[in-house]
Amino acid sequence: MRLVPLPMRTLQCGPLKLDLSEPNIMGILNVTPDSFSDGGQYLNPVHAVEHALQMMADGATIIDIGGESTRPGAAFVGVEEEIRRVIPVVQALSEYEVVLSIDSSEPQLIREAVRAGAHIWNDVRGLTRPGALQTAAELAIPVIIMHMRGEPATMNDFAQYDDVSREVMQELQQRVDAALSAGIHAENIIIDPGFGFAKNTRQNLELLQELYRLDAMGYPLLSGLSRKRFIGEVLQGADAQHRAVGSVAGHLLSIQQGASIIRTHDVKAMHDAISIWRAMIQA
Ligand code: 9MG
Repeated sequence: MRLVPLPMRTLQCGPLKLDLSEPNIMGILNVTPDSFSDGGQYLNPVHAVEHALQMMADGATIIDIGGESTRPGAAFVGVEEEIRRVIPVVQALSEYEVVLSIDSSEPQLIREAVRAGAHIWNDVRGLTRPGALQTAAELAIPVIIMHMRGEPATMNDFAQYDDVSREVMQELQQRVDAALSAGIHAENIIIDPGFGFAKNTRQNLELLQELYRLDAMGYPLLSGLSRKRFIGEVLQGADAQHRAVGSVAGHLLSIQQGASIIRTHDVKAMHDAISIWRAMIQA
């Protein structure tokens, strides 16, 4: 494993700027009935906004709002329903000075969300849906391009790799090349290995250990392993509510290898961990 300092980099998010030379915490806000860890808790927009404000107070600089669960076996949600869940929350949070990212693969939702005040497109499908690349290029917003194979319902069938880091890098590079060819600016691209998406426990751990190889691709790197199943498997079957410490450990290992955005449910714990880790390495 290699330790890398974060390069001096900023990400322009509409009128807001993110300093990526420091780790940024992206707080997860699922406005869904069926997400694996917090499904149903924030379907009511009032509760969703309260939770977002708490995450901001705890140290989140980005709030990632999603209206469709991407866990295997989750119910299909049409774009109209995604819009109905997500847009009121974006409108309410756009009053605050916080970067808003939208977890969706639907270009129509992203256009409406950007009109309502959202800044970043977080796409677990890596801009593969029809019209996605063109929409991202036209909107000229930052995009998170995540690695996955297949769809959430089928992805586990594709968890076969000879060298997981190399193959994830190659497949991410193909999506990055498609994005650049479509006119998306390099400074708007963030890459993400997609922990838990088409990877088994051993492959997730290998990928985590070799995240520095992805960092060498030259784009800001997001790590999202919050409360995922492989953390529970390492912890002898711990359920989602008992995976926070394991997730923080993995996220610190990610930061040490170059990740500048950490996507997490446990903002306060992550923020404390970064503070103590920073004090320790600077002592
Ligand atoms: C929506 N979502 C769930 N897991 C994720 C991950 O690891 N990365 C990103 N970008 N989004 C995710």
